[in-house]
Amino acid sequence: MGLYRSGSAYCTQCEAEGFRRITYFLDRPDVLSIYTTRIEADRAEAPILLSNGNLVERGDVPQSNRHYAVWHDPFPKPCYLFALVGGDLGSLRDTFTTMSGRKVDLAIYVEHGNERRAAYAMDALKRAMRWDETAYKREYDLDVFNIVAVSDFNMGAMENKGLNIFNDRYVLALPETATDADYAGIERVIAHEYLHNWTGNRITCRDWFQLCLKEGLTVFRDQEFTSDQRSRAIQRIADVRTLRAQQFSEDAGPLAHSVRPDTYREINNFYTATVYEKGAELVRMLKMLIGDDAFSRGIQLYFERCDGTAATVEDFLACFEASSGRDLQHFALWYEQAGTPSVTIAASYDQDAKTLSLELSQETPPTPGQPDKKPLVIPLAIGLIGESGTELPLKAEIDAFDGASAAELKRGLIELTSARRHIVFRDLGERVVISALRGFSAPVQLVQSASDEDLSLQCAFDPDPCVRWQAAQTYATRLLVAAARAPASGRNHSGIASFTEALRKAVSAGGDPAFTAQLLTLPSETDIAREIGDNVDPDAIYDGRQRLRADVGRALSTELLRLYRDLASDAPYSPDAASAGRRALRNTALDLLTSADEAAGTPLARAQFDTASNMTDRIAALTVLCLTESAAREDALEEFYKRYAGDALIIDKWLSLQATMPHPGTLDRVRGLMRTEQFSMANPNRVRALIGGFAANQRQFNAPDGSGYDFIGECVLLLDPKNPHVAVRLLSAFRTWRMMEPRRCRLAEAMLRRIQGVASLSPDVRDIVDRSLA
Ligand code: B3K
Ligand code: ZN
Repeated sequence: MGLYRSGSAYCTQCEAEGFRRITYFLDRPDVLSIYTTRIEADRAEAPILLSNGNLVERGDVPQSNRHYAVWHDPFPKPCYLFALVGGDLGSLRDTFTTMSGRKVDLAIYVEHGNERRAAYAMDALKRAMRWDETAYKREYDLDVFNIVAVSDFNMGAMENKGLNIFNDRYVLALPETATDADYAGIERVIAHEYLHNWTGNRITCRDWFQLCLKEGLTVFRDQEFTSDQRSRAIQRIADVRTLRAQQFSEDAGPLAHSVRPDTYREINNFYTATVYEKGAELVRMLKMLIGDDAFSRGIQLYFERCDGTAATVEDFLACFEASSGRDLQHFALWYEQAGTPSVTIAASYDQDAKTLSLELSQETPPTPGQPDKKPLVIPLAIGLIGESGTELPLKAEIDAFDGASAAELKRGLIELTSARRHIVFRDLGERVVISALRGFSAPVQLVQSASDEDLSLQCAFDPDPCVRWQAAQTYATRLLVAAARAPASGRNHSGIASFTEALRKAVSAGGDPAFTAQLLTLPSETDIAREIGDNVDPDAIYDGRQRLRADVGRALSTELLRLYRDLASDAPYSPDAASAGRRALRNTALDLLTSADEAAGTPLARAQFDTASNMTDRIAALTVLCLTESAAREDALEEFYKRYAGDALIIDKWLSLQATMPHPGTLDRVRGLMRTEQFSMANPNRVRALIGGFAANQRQFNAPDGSGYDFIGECVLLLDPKNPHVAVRLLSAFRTWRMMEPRRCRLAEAMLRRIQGVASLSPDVRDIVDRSLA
């Protein structure tokens, strides 16, 4: 935090409270000032001198080997957006002409020799600038926009006014060094930071309690940008996966907090999935509830009314009340109340009356400090599917008390505003399947007693891609939870057969390869653990999941082998979504084939590893080999290392792959890797790759002898004095400790207590460890 050195450059990180480490200041986001920054340095050591705003003067300091630059930022800003860079860096330059015809000079600064690797980031930046003009009428406001990539950075990037500073992993990419996921990450983070220029910088936060005002809204905007640039359906599924994995897990444990917390001990601990991802979901729900038109008018009003101010969530919502004429007081409860609501749909069909009656109910479990929850406003996008797979018109008993309104039926959007609601749909001559929570219309856990048969039907036919994908996930989750809960009670062979059959049909039907890849990816071990909720045994979860993966691979082997052959391509690599989707499906096929038949899959993976023309395919093959305990695995790891040693971002992939290997022996391997010259405890990317990779390894972190807990706990204590932010990130792996079976639970608690007992803890680690144990 503050001014620091990364490699050969000086740089800054001031959000949230770093500026006070540079100079005395009223370091609060509501203190807006105009900055003029004069930087002076040795000319040879730091030929590049950058700060916020426009360059107004530069020159040599007489009778010395020093030079200076003066930057002026005409926009009032809080000090957390201040930035300064000085160093010897190369750059990639371009220009952008704004919608009103102003020319903006763009530059991305990188270490000398890396200029070529910044081309995709530059392309993403120009697309984000254009998109904000067309989608939100927002124009860039300075003469220059600079990005600096540094290799020591705690987070992804930082939106300092006119001078974004980035972790180099979100800037540098070439086909032979970066995967499709890396390209997508660069596009997303570049857009996110750029989009902050209006949501965060021009309009900032009155205090840190309002963090979601800029972060939730900007995540929503970057999700929409990606949806427009790539595939909306795939983006939504990816966002839902992240929300569930990160935010639902946070909500289910001791660190649960509301989107706008009302208390904090250390603000840096609140840059969380709840503030970011759930914060984005609230904006999405708001848009759904008031409709697209009122949302556009509301956001334009927000830009006009609040420009140049430090605003609150209330200021934001007031704009949408004005544009829609709707009272949003009840909706605002979403910002205050923590926890993931569950929504239950109980349905009964009356053949004689031709009616379907739905009993909808909601409940939010208690979270720390909030024992009693109130009902929320929940938008439930819904449709009815007939037996032949066709969408049926929604007709309901509109006059009945609490029935659905004509407007709700027309939009297919039911609003659940109280604890229960009863709706009767009429004129249904056939049994129907309920397609609920379309587009994942609210951040809730849906509880629905659909039969396996209904799920198969939905998986094949539902017009809503989110529901189709969810049907496959729900079906798989049922089998996986049962397998993990009672591993000894034998396998549900008929259930497995009908599940794999449903997948086989979906795969045979063709369609978007990216979607099919999502359909074939089983819920993660963390998802399954959360579903089980208590007395969790990660080994049983892992075994059950491996066996189901093998079942899918076996049942679909013909189709998967065909896909693997058909999707091979000689075309030069392109990071676009369609090509990435084909690679994703092909690599998913390879993975499933190998889990079904290691002897047949290993040579395929080995051949792909040898001949791959891009990093996506090479690392996918290596990942598959890493799941086998074969000599081929060790050979490939060794060759990969020899080929890329010295390229830190690529070596991070190698470190993290080894840290996530599920087999016993992984911890020793990780300890060994920590002693090699590739690793440094002082670099956040290396720590995240190796130690963070291990902390995410559900099986080995949760090893029954407590060795994983001890290792991560020791790393937390080692890192804390130098870098509490990274220490906290590792510590958060313990957030699920209470769900574990009693033995693991005791071991995790013992480690947490040991950490708690250390007197010199940073406020950051102290806050998390206290809350984890409360
Ligand atoms: N605003 C920064 C995050 C700052 C984190 C401070 N501990 C990046 C972003 O969300 O765009
Ligand atoms: Zn942000």
